[in-house]
Amino acid sequence: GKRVKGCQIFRPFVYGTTARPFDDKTNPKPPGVPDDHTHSWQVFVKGVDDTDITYWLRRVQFKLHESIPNHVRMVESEKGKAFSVDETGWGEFEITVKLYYVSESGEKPQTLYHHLRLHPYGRTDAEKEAMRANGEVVAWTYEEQLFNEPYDAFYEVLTTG
Ligand code: SLL
Repeated sequence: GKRVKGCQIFRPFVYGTTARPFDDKTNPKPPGVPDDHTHSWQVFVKGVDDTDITYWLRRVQFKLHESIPNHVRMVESEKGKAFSVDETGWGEFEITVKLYYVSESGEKPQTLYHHLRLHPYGRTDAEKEAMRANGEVVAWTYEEQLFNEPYDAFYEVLTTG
């Protein structure tokens, strides 16, 4: 196929983690979760406002800390659904997020890095307090995926999908 010269297409997406401390009332620890685990958390890649991104993103590999059983997780696309992994644990670490694009794109996979946050963080006490009040620690990054001079078949997918 040919590339569409001079054409740049941007698609917004969000990736990151949401964590919650275990707590008998609002987030009880499920049976079988080890005693030393203090939080449940999710790592994800999704469209902004949950818009579908599976027409350009085919699968996502999440590489978690080696202390976690089966720490390399490949998540295939399901139309309209986020790419995500739910886990429990006690510590923060860096997650490697590898994006695999749909085959029409001809694009090589791209790697992102995300630091899992379990504890409230921020520049000010007010920022930390707001996270504590909400009961969730949200660490999300808004990104734009750039497709530079896409192949014409992929251009079709991007603009009609
Ligand atoms: C730390 N550098 O020392 C980090 C490592 C590892 C976190 C954190 C284990 C989960 C499981 C878990 O939470 N590991 O056993 O499934 O803080």
